[in-house]
Amino acid sequence: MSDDHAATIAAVLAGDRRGIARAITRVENDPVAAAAIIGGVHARSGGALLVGVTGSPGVGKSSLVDRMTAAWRTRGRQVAVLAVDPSSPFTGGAVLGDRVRMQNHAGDAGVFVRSMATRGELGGLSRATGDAALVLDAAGFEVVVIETVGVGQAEVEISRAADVTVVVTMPGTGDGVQAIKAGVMEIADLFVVNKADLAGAGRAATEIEAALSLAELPPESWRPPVLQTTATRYEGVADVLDTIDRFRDHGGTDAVGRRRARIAARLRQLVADRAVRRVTTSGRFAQAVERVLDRSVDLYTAGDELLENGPGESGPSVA
Ligand SMILES: Nc1nc2c(ncn2[C@@H]2O[C@H](COP(=O)(O)OP(=O)(O)O)[C@@H](O)[C@H]2O)c(=O)[nH]1
Ligand SMILES: [Mg+2]
Repeated sequence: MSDDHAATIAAVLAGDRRGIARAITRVENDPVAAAAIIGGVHARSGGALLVGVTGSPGVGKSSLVDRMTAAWRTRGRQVAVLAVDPSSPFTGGAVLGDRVRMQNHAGDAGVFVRSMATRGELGGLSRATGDAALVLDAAGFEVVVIETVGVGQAEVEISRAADVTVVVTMPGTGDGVQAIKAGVMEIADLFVVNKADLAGAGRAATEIEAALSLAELPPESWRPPVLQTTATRYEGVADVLDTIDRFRDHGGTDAVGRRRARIAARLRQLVADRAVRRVTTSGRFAQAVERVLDRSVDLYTAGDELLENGPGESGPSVA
């Protein structure tokens, strides 16, 4: 490992803000650097509670996260926030707005805020988000919030990185339930109807509750509560934090199961990516293509041969 990565790792573990920022930039930009940095900090991670916050643009996620952060601070918790926007490039106004909204915490060493935006495909963004969350966890933040815009598969994938997922909606967007896209409904551990100062908040909450009551759950299992907040007035925020704590305490083996599933999903992806890269970049791959083309072997046999006798085992390939 380069001395530079070693210094960055040491800085992360010491909780040094610039080191943390540098580590996140590297894991974002470069999977090779990510492997080195994650390898160096991983053993110190696992203590943070990862909180996913998702919902449609404009429902007040960033405002709510800002108030939740303030409330956690008064409870003595150190909080990191990753604001992830899968739909906009770095220069996007949403991210800029988030920065402005989170400026309340500027100068507080117990708060770290970082925006992440699209770079290439979604898989890359969820990898980078998971790695960045792990860096913040290892750096000693007790709560790591991952805020994502609810625009489809993206937030579902990214919310899989969380221990608890909060789905935020607001009244007046038509039907409270339809405003929450399918898929997002299923990942929620807790619903928040924000902008409860606007008309229709109670009705939106009732509609979500009605939809939830249709789900058949075992008696002991967690039923996602539906809370109301007015982020702009700090109302209902303590209740959100208490409910998150309650969820965590309820979690038990389920929480471990979630983490296990998260690790399995990422490991599967990582192995698949690497296996494909390794096999397809070897000269044996090009040879196999030619052999299928000239009918000396069939596709299935060629595939088996490539996997059973990977380039690592066969020595240097002859192109
Ligand atoms: N009336 C009202 N407006 C709110 C509330 N929370 C946020 N907003 C406003 O809604 C707009 C979008 O908020 P933002 O936090 O950026 O939403 P996000 O896109 O989900 O992150 C901003 O103008 C906020 O000031 C609230 O509780 N009540
Ligand atoms: Mg936002």
